[in-house]
Amino acid sequence: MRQTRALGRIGCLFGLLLAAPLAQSASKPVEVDVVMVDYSFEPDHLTLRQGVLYQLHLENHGNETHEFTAPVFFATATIDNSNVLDNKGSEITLQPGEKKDVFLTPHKPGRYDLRCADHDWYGMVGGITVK
Ligand SMILES: [Cu+2]
Repeated sequence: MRQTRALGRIGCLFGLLLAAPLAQSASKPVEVDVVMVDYSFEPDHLTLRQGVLYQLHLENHGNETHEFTAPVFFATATIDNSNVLDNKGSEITLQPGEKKDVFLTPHKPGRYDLRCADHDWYGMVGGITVK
């Protein structure tokens, strides 16, 4: 009886030791960089994990205005700074030379469409996979 109680306490201690670093990593976002050029996303496909906080860092290195348009993906994610989104939360618009960060947590596994609303006809398309 005494032995099982002692084991229980050791189990609790291990739980605390394991929980501390996990809690820290959960609060720090995973940075994902996407560069927009005339006329593509680099990279053009993102693979994200559900329940993970990401800092999606976008830079427009092109000479044209580009959009990171992913309405269905954004609708299934929690966006911490939704003020960075345009067009009813469907996209992020970047002027030439502009940089923007969006902090988001995907929730629903699946494959989502990514495109530049202005240049999808020019092949500026990609995808987002949430696992
Ligand atoms: Cu574009």
